[in-house]
Amino acid sequence: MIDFKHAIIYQIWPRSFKDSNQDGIGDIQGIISKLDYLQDLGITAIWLSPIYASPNDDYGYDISDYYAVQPEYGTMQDLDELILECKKRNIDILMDLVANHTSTEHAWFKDALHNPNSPTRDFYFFREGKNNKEPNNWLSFFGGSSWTKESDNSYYLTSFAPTQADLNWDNEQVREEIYKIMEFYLKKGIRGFRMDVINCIDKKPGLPDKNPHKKGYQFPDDYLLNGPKVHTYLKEMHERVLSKFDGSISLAEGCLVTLDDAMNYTKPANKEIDMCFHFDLSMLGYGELGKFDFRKGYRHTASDIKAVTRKWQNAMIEQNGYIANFLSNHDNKRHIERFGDVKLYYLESAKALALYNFMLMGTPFIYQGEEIGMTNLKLDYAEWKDYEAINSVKTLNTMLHVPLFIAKKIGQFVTRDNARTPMQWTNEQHGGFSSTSPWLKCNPNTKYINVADSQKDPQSIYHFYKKLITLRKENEALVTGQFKEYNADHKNIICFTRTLNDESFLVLINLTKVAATITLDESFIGEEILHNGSYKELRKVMKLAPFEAHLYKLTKEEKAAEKVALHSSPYRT
Ligand code: TEU
Ligand code: CA
Repeated sequence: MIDFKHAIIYQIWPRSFKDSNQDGIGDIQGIISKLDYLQDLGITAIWLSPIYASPNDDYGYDISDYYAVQPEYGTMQDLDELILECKKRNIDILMDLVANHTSTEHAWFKDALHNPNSPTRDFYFFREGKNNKEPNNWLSFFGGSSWTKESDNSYYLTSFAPTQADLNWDNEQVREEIYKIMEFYLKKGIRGFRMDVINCIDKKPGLPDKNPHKKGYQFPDDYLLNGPKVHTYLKEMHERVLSKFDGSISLAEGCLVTLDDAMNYTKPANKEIDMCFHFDLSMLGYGELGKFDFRKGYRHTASDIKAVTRKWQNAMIEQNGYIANFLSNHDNKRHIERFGDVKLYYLESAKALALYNFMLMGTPFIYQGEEIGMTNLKLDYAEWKDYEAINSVKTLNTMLHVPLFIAKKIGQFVTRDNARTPMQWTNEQHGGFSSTSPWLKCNPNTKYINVADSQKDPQSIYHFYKKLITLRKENEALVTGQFKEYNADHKNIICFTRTLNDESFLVLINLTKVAATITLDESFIGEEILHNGSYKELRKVMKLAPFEAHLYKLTKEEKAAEKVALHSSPYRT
């Protein structure tokens, strides 16, 4: 059984991965049909985004029945078959546990609505309004108030979409129900869970206004995020469920998680969670209110990336916590355009960023399609599917008085739909995803960006990912070796080593679209293991082209001395 540190995890967003019954919607049988592809890629686990029954207001993150599979995706038998077929290929499954909220279509919520005395009424946050307004001034993640009206003066808390009602984790029965759901799937043989916004489950008691002196809705950040009882509940969850399943893996999606909280969630002594996503990299260029806050112009620098890297890598060393690293996911536009350059340095930057992500301390994640360099797709407003984008554009316009055509441009630029276009398997019209027009348009560039063509091209992004996966599997130093940064203040190039005992690798990447020269802090000697362009001998002064990236295996000092002697020896062969 591969532990969470040695895992290489592939995120599948099922609606867009592979359609097996030609209804234009991805499904579980489609995933099963691609397991040989995933096994050949070399990944060791799948993070399966939600496949539970859902009205699809948030495409599965609004669950109406935790014990049923979304009919569009298949049946519980299909899920059992997926688990079995994954086991045959030594691929683990992490399912998505969405426990901060349920859909308002869930039976618990419907009972609570129809019967104010129902025991499930306290599963949620029903509160009276205040002065003919919502119970407090909290801004929801998806724009607008965090409250949805039940009747004339009664509201319920909905921190995301109005049909995603927050669960009251202070209610022990809620926790019992969540633990039952977890056990149900763990007993089926899944390995564990990615836990959706799990750091939001402890709301500030009394649900007070945030910054009441300020006008308009206010994002509740520390009133909603990383409350002290998150640790209490995670410890209880670990003790009651996860500890009972040998080798279970738990991953917290800590949206806007702080460094200390992430470290405290994941340090082994705390017996809470194995690993945690942070969002400092994925939020670069976004304003403080998230991806629709355009005030930073969606710009960042290589120094910003280096600062985020330094912060989290050093924290893992100092605090013994553990993070998972990703470049793309289903919640953000695809990363080559954001952190690389799709126009001038598409191949180089895709590979450079992949090398960066795979060489960090922490478990690397691959989001479906990133391994073949899939890119973003400009969609017309009428084609948009993502509630977050549709509602945030309205909020920008109505609340912040941003002209609608500008708000729509921002939405088009950042919408999560960018990352949700169908997986591109072949150069056919719908990318081999389906034989019928899919639920969301397939990127026309599937003509030349697709799995089939990538597999045939030894220089493709796909084969570069396969090399990275193999390197991590074959070199313990790349998994548990210590991170050490050099030339921290260089504006373009990131330089760090990964060292375990006497094995050491040096990573050298130009994170910018301009050529740069670096005089390395140390005189390293080593052999090139991997590059994204052409071989370059490791020297004290290195001149790197835009997005040029190299990985070297360093030679031990005494061997280096020998080598230098040999080089200068007249007997050199
Ligand atoms: O995302 C919550 C979250 O962290 C994102 O909304 C993120 O803050 C934002 O996109 C900025 O990057 C999780 C799921 O991943 C997302 O798909 C759901 O919509 C959301 O929770 C509600 O369940
Ligand atoms: Ca289908």
